[in-house]
Amino acid sequence: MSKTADLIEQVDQYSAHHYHPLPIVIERAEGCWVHDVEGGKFMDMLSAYSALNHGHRHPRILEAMKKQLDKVTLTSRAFHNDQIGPFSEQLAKATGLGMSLPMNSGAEAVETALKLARKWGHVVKGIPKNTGEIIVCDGNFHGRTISIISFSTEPKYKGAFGPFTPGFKSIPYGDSDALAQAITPETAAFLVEPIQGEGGVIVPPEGYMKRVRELCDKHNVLLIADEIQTGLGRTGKMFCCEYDDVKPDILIMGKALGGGVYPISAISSEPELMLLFGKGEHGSTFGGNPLGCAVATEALRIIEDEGLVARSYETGEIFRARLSEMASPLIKEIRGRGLLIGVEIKEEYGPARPFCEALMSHQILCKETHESVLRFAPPLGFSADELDWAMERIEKVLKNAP
Ligand code: IF1
Repeated sequence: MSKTADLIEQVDQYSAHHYHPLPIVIERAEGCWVHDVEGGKFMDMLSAYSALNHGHRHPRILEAMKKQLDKVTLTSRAFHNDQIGPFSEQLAKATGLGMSLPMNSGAEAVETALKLARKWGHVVKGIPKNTGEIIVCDGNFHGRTISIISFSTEPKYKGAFGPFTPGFKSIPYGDSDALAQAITPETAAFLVEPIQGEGGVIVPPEGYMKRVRELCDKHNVLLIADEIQTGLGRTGKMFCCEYDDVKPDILIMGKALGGGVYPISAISSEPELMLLFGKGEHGSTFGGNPLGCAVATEALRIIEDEGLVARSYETGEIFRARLSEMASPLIKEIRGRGLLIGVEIKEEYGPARPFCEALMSHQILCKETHESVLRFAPPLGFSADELDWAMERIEKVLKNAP
């Protein structure tokens, strides 16, 4: 058997079957390129679902990590370490929000935001204890914990994992009137993705986030923006909320914050809100560890130094234009902002998965989402030559009906 088959057989035998990966086994990567165990070279157009905004193994990220590895990696928060201060200040500057709380996975950061919003609802807004409600959107994806899937509208994420956490209400995404109608005196917060990634790269109507901000201000409801996937330059702004000039009360980040080498997430807010977390009320073994903070500090600096936000915007505009110019009979819609791009395949041509497999045979790696949408999300430093290389192969698969 091939090395690929052997390794897939091994993982199938000893590891859970909770994914349906493409039949490729990657052993090496740099920039937007990955190499499989058969010596094949492929372009990574998924970026680990936007965790690789800096590309694979960015030299400065590796350097920062190696330097910290030679010093200290983990102290717990029982003691201070010398990396969390610089990281926290760097994040305050990047977000325009005065304080942050570092965690590890995106879902942990989402849970942290939910806890903070619920406490604010009771202690500040005066909602009776254990009655606060948080409004979310149909088609949301915020992680895989029991509380988070409790408010998912996707049956496969809820499955047989009940009973579910109460205190959530779901409304149609992109519909600010639905939010206006759903808010009650018990509403503590509204949790929303400025673009729904897993939902199929759904871009809301123009001005949606601005209207949502106004409604939250009017009704004294916290606005929580989940920018775990859309943040850190992915959509052509540092944060996607900037398209509507909106600052959320709580901003959630993850994925690319770790520079593609280390899991670190965080929530940011103004101090008045963040300081509602009293000593010992929240935490995590690895949250705020010096290795993650050192990496994340460098990851934030690189986004600025390499102009990755502008590059994402400009390359994304060109990429979407060239996809449109194909005028493919297969394509129903091309959506997205910056380098978060969704290509919806017309129903009559079936699900997107076979197109992912065909693209892989042309050395392009991407992933379907919501059955019919191909997601293209290369690293933000994606060059014009790399785009040409990609388009030459994408056209072979998507330009004409099979
Ligand atoms: C998987 C997609 C799925 C996220 C947003 C929170 C989280 C995510 C907006 C949780 C994570 C990842 C999870 C990964 C595949 C990918 C994903 F949306 F990106 F496509 F699943 F839907 N908020 N998204 O996108 O962050 O705990 O994973 O660090 O679970 O298969 P996490």
